[in-house]
Amino acid sequence: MNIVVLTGAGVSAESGLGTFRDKGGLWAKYDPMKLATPEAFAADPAAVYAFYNARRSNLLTAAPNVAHEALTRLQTGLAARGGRLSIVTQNVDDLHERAGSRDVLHMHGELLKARCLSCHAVSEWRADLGGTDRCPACSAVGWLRPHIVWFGEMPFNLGEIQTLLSEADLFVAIGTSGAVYPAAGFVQDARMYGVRTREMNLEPSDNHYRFDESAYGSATGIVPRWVDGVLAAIDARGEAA
Ligand code: BV8
Repeated sequence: MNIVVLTGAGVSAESGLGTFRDKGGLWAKYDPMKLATPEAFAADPAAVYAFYNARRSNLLTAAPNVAHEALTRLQTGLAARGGRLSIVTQNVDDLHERAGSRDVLHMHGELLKARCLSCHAVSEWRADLGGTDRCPACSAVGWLRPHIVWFGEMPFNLGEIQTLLSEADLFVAIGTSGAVYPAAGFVQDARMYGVRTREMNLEPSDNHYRFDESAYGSATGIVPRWVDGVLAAIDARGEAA
């Protein structure tokens, strides 16, 4: 059985990382158009560096939660049964990886990486990032930006994601408001490929009506239960995943 999971900020919410569009979320406090666009970075790099530095230091004190761990269990469980779980995430944190998940596709980039605008190298970056930092690859000073996909920029791995969707038996969106494209359009792509779709979220998302099935509640409450059910159903059928 091949499953593609798309995660959003809701899967990391119970790890203490802010979501974007919930009450009190990041975009309630900050204007995304003033912080998460290339124009914003060009106009006021210090403000954009500070925004991501605050989130990076918050991430370094956070830990994966049982929803991240359940998805790792599903990934290893499906592989052991001849199936596959592909994790595509809109999140820029590394909590899926720290929970043990592999080959995670970060379509909106990664908070713990910096990209050089001079040599284009992407480097691990866990400290504060600013306009006087030196690129570890080419030593250029002042050319590093957060390795984040901002509004108006092309997300990463879109071709690979479409291939994974076309090969899936099930597409599951977890902890996302369905507000940002092209990620929010993946459910329509999956349906076009004839793939069953499921939404799991705290509340119905903007595109909840496009899903075949849904479950609502906190990610730490509903994801582990769902994973146990998927693996048990495969074993009950007694067939390879
Ligand atoms: C692009 C930066 C060209 C990183 C982000 C149509 C087609 C294509 C593009 C567009 C289009 N229409 C409009 C656009 C432009 C734009 C867009 O979508 N705008 C929106 C606002 C209308 N898209 C873009 O600019 C994208 N690039 O289009 O390039 C192109 C065109 C065609 C095809 C390809 C390319 C770039 C988008 C990426 C922008 N970068 N962030 C950062 O700062 O982190 S977006 C930002 O929103 C985050 O990355 C985040 O991941 C993303 C999505 O948010 P969610 O993860 O869903 O988080 P949110 O808070 O919204 O929701 C959380 C959910 O969790 C809620 O529903 C809540 O109920 C739930 N929840 C809360 N707690 C829990 C929970 N669930 C379970 N348990 C809990 N405990």
